[in-house]
Amino acid sequence: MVPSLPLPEDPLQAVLDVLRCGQRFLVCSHTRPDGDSVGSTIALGMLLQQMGKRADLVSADHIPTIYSTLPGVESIRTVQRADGPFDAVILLECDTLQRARLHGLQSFFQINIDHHATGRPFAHLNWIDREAASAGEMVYRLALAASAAITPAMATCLYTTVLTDTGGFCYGNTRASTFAFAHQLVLAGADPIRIARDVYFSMATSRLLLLGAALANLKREGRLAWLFVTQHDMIRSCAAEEDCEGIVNFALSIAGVEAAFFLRELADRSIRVSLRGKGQIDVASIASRLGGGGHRSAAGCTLPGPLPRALDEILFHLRPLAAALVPNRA
Ligand SMILES: [Mn+2]
Repeated sequence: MVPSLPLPEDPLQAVLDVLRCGQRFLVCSHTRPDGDSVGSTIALGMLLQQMGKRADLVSADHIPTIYSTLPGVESIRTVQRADGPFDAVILLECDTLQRARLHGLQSFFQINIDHHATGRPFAHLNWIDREAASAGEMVYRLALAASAAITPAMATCLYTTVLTDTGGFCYGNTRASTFAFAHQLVLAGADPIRIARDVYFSMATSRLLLLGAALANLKREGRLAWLFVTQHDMIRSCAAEEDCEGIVNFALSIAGVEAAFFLRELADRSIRVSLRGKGQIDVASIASRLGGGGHRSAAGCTLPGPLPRALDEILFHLRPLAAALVPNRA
């Protein structure tokens, strides 16, 4: 790993300086892209274009269908390698270089823009703001600092980042400043109704079939709840990976439950874990102990199978945290 520079006093300005000096940039985010990674990638690409730069937008994984209506989404190419004479590569909300799963990134100057609690200064230039509701909010501040115009297309992408990363303005990262940000985006041309329809009311049938399978496996234990799907459930529902997005929230939505998790058996039999909390339990602390990461109330990790073993491991870490909570007043 290349030693990183000391954290600059004004990282936003430091990032802007690099963008101003260079000509061609690679912009990428993490694998299994979500609304924030897709929206912030496109918006940053548009900002660079306004600055007269060339931006190559790439992703190691395909863009989930619910984000296929975002303006400019066709400019993201699915590739496995960073290829080109880039002046810098910009990684959005990655906690390591590996999170982007692109070969060849290490040979470029790297800029890390992240808002996760588990964000780490792995790059040459690191701008980590744990107060930002989404990586898109950081791109927005970069655009303002660059005196760029926030076009309706940019506003649409940025609104999607904040809508999805706050779970529709419900999660713990929702602040007064989040609504101020959303307000600015609506003024700049984002249509909140159309975006909500595209994100929340455009589900594939396979997703609901998979949800049914997951709900059939729902378990509740005091302040904890969990559900899971096997490879068999995935195949029977004709489900894609993106159909698993958000299923964990159904377990979290139970009254009195403080933390929930969703286990998904992958094709190689390892287990993908999504953890969610309502604020009292720091699920990121568990995820990072198990090799993953995320936010206090939304985190994830991957464990070796089989499924019952992974379930035991998560419960081993979660049960003491649930037991330490003050008893339910209900
Ligand atoms: Mn994010």
